[in-house]
Amino acid sequence: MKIEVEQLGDLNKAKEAGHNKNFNFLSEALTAQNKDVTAIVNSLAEFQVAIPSWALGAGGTRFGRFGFQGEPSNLGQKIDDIGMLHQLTRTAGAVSLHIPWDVPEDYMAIKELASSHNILFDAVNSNTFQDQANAKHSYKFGSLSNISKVSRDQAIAHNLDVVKIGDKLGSKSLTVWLADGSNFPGQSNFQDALQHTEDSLKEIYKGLPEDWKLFIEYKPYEPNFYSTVIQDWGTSFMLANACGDKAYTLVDLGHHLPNTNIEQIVSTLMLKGKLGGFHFNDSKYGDDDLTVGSVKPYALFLIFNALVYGMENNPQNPYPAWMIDASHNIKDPLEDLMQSLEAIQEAYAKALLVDQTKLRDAQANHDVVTCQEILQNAYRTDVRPLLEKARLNAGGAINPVAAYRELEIRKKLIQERGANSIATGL
Ligand code: PSV
Ligand code: MN
Ligand code: MN
Repeated sequence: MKIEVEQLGDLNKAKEAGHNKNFNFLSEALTAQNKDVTAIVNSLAEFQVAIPSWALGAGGTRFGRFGFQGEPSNLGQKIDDIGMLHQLTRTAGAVSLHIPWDVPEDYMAIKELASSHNILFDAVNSNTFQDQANAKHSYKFGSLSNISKVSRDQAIAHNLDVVKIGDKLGSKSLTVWLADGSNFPGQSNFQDALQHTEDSLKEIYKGLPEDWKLFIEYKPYEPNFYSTVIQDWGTSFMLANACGDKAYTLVDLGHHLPNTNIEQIVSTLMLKGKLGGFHFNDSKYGDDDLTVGSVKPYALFLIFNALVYGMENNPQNPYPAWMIDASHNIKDPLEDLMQSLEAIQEAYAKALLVDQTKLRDAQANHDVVTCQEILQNAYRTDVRPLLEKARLNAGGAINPVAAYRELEIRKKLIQERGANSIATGL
């Protein structure tokens, strides 16, 4: 499924007058506030978010899965879908693979396909939360933390295999998310589990190529409901420090207990130079994996405010790896991803509008009211014309969801792939 440049051009033409009117109005208002509109638009164009290879089909819950027709049934088709997303949004310039769900059969062909869509290979993700076919040892009672050395060794070897696969594709980082933990009090010795995890991660770290990074993801609960070995940012941070300079904490928005101050976590990690990666989603209760910005857009803005501050003031922190980690249970996954990308860009644009100097001054004067005014003035600005401009400049769609619908892309995917085509993954 390929969108012709002319088709997109025609769709944009119909929306261009409205876009220009809104953009000029906003641009004038922002310029009057001494904002550099061109610089903001350029920053938005540069901001690229990886799409996980497991997010292109309909997800599900333990109660059922309602498939979405025309899903990609192999890695090539998944990359085609991301290419289409990128063509419309110009924000999805990378893919993050989950191994062994998406091991390429022909590396050269997959690399060529990705580069034909201008898609890079971002972090690779290992999977030690499921027993693979023909696996000798089980992860039922943990992987890197398992009391049994053979299971730990198998999990270490798998992670090193994933690094090899990623290396062949040009990835530069490995993300480790562990399901390890316990379901009942007394089931596991906390200290042993943590020590084993640290030792196993150090083994993986030793096998990383020189220019690679290790991202350690945390999550408070699920699938284990009594304890999780890497339960919070502090545990991840401690493990990253134990591994070395190339190991970092990865923040997934849904992996916090309700009302956790995530922006403060972000600030702390960036101050210490240890925020490596970021998974975007939204939630009401836990790891709900909902569309980014659909429930708590103001919290997302505050998090972006901390990220922008860190990117400007913390040279000790590398540029973070961005990824969407959401699940699409009832919406068309491609439309859902476009909505997520839009929400991310919106929060980023609003954070770029925050006058950091004035905020500093207001903080120094203990002028709490002005501090809030500065943040909320930025948040209340309708920045969507800036996003449209960034997309338009880069050859994308003024309105990606509308373009997707007007071009009847899902209908065409169903015609190409069939109604029963099912994507693999979470
Ligand atoms: C499970 O919670 C999870 O959603 C983690 O966020 C990982 O990043 C992802 O699965 C892929 O392993
Ligand atoms: Mn995640
Ligand atoms: Mn998750």
